[in-house]
Amino acid sequence: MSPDDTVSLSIAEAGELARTVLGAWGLAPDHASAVAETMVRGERDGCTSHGLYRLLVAANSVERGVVVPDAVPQVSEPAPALVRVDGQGGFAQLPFEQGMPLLVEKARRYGIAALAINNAVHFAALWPEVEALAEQGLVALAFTPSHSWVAPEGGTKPVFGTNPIAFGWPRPGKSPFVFDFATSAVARGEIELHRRAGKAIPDDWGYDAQGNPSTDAAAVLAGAMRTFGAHKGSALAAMVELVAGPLIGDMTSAESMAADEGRGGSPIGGELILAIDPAGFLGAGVEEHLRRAEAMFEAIEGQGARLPGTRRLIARARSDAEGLRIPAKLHQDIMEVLERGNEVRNALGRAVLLAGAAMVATPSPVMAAPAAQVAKAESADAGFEKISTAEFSWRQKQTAPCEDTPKDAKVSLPDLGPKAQAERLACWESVEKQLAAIPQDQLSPANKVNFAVYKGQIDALLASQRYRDYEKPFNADTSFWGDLTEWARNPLRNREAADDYLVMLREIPRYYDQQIENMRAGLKRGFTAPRVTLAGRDKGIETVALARTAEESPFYAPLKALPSTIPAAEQEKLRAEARKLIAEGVTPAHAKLLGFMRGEYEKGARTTLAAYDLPDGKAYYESKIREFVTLDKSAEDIHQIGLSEMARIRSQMQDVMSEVKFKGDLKAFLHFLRTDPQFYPKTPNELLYRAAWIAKTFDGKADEFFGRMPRSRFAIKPVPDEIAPFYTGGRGGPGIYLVNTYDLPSRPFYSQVALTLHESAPGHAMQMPLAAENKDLPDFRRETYLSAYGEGWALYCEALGEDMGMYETPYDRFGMLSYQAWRASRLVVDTGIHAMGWSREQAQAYLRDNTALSDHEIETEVDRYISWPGQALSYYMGQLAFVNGRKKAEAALGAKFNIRAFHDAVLELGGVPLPVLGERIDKLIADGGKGPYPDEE
Ligand code: NDP
Ligand code: PYC
Repeated sequence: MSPDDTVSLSIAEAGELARTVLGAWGLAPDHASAVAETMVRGERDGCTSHGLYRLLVAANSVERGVVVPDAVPQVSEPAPALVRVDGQGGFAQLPFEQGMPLLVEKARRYGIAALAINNAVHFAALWPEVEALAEQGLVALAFTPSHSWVAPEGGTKPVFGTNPIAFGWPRPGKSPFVFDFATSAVARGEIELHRRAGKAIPDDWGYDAQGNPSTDAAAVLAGAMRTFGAHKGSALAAMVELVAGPLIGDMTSAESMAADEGRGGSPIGGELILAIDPAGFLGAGVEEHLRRAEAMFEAIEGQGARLPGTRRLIARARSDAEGLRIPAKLHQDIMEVLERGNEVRNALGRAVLLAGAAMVATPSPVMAAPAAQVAKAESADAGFEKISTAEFSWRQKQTAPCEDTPKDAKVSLPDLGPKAQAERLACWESVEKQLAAIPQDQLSPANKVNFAVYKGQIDALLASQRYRDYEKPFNADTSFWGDLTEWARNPLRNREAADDYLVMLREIPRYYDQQIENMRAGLKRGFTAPRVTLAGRDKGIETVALARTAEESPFYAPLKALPSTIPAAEQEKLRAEARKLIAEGVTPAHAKLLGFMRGEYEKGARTTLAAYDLPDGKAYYESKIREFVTLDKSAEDIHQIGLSEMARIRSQMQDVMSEVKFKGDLKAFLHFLRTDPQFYPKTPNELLYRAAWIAKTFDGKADEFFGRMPRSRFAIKPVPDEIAPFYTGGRGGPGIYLVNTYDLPSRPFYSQVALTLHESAPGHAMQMPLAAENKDLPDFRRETYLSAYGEGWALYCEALGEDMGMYETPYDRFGMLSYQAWRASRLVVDTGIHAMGWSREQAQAYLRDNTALSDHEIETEVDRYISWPGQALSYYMGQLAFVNGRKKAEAALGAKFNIRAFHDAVLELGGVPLPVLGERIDKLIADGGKGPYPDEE
């Protein structure tokens, strides 16, 4: 205890104390954690009337049987834009936590939505709720009645509750504008605190029981409080009674008081929360109008007045820096309440309480996995593994098949509706919180790395879910319909796979309808692919929609060659079923999607290019940089790196031009490369066979550079016709290297060595299987793909071709340099388009002047960057991490540097954020250059 009779607590200690007290009083863990969080937030922000003092109030409500400590809230949707959470008699915090994601989702979908919390016990400040909503970009209002303690203006007998009103307004780049006050002269809690401190209150706060104004806190508590602002507060108090009482089918303050039956517990009843998405009215103009609002805030502050909420934020900053101080007397009372809670619990018997807790711990299937609590006694490793394993196995059911899905995976088409989206958000938010509670310093070395990788994944998932990327479910390169037609190319290996495939076909109409609804929501708020990138992108949909018979549909292809392990009669049944599903469901679903794309989407898609022009665009682009680069770098920094790398590569290009004795400038050399027939194949096979030759040449050199190789082999095939026109030059992954043979005059030989090293081995078709085959890694590292690492590695492999002697002619080497320039120029172009106002033509011109890419490639590339913000940054930024890491290891290890050990060490990781890669290289240096598989070096 300090001399000024206060007790110091860190914020974490206060949380722990609050959870312990609430747990001692039998609150189920999820309730205890939600309630504790609200109280600690109150204390931290200097709202002492609704801070830790409320532990005494909460314990009192439990003791008096007013609250159900292990209630299981029930979430329902009475109408499209309405959410109701029946608190089942428990505290209101958990119902809010469970209703909020759906509220947010609906507000974004419909522009406005409301959440009614019914049948719950209310003891808290409302600002944490509106603040949380405003932090998600929504305007929020909250109201709740309480117990009838307050007299209407002109009377002295209680009718109203203290009935608070809270309001939150999002401010880009700043804390939201938030106010929250009782419509009574002051919160009742404040009078309670005066009573506890033996202090007088102002005489306009209330009347004694005889109706006389009083400065005696106890007398006013026993009499009637007054509304603030005379008749105005009185009218607002009445409004709160109505909108958070009868309107939502719940109690008025007088009814709540009657229901209390003199027990003296906290108010029971309802709360109404409204959430409005500014984009509902404003579409893409949100930022402009939010900026206008800032002028008003400036006018307030400009004259020395303060905004509501400022005091709170100052208190918050102080608490974060210095921790909390609570009156020693309050601390003592809390400890006594804790002790009494333990006594009561022991008297009741553990079994009763645990039975209650077990009920609460049976949440919806989606939440069941991630909501697993980290038990106190559990080690940090066990806690982390439990969270990540449960979430990852759940996560795998949340995505449809895509190009990275292992070909033998069991897949399904996820629910994309608002409730499922809200559940995803809630799940990842819950995981984020649980991860924050893991003491990272207690993790094993392996789990420290796993934690960093996993946390990066959750951060990216959460950001993407918060920005509702699912409302823009395709880009110029990849689409949900393309992923499915691609999946339909896989052979069906057995009966189970065939059955699963038919289930997928059956689900396509529902899945496409949900995609269309989500895209409509995106259209409404200006969150679409840029219109200029859409032309011709619906070709893949058309191919399926216009199939004249089911047999002609690409979705029938795998049925044509079923494995002989399925008896012939069964095969026929499967085919008949598939034909029916395709004719009645799959083809019409594609026709509907095509109609939507051509009739609605293309017309309504935005005409701007930049990510900055999307809602909350600057922050959105920053989140994409974080996702794809895994570093906290600004668009400006990346742009500059791009420019300086381009200058370096350009001088190497100049060297090659001198070597081949070219007379002319770079532009002329590029023209020569683009137009001279000697550099171009005449038939698809010429290109395919050359790719095979290059891949085999690498095989002959591989063991000089790599210790461990994957078991998996890969095939070389042409890119399928219907996607080839918009596809990149090639693409590789586990088991496959696709070579684009469309438009042969745009597929120069001089690019082929670099392309093959990148897409096949040692690039994607080697790195990804190595990760998948590494049984020491948790599934979430073996079965996911991280662009900065994966693309960085593949690009590093192109440059590694120099060391391996893969570039036989100066033109091949120039092709490699051009590929390097192409990826370095992405740093310039992607940031140029999305953050610096570059036009499509400007971006195309930059690529034309600085790389040897053909005109066709330049067009598809630029459209890809425009429609997929940030993704193109991952390649070169990733490569830099490998190149710089290798330079560092070579310099530190000198003669001990072993390239095989270096490659084994970085490939052993299997896809990690770039800072983790750097740490692995540091460890290699610390280990004297010894890699993970010394026997294979
Ligand atoms: P206050 O009168 O202390 O203040 C409320 C609001 O006014 C805050 O947003 C505050 O900002 C702002 N404010 C105060 N002074 C100024 C100023 N000079 N200039 C600008 N803004 C100012 O609140 P109450 O006593 O009425 O309520 C306290 C809490 O009690 C609220 O959080 C409320 O939700 C809670 N409550 C809960 C009830 C329930 O049933 N759940 C019932 C009644 C109250 P700042 O915080 O920055 O000072
Ligand atoms: O302080 O008036 C108040 C109050 C009532 C319910 C919760 N807080």
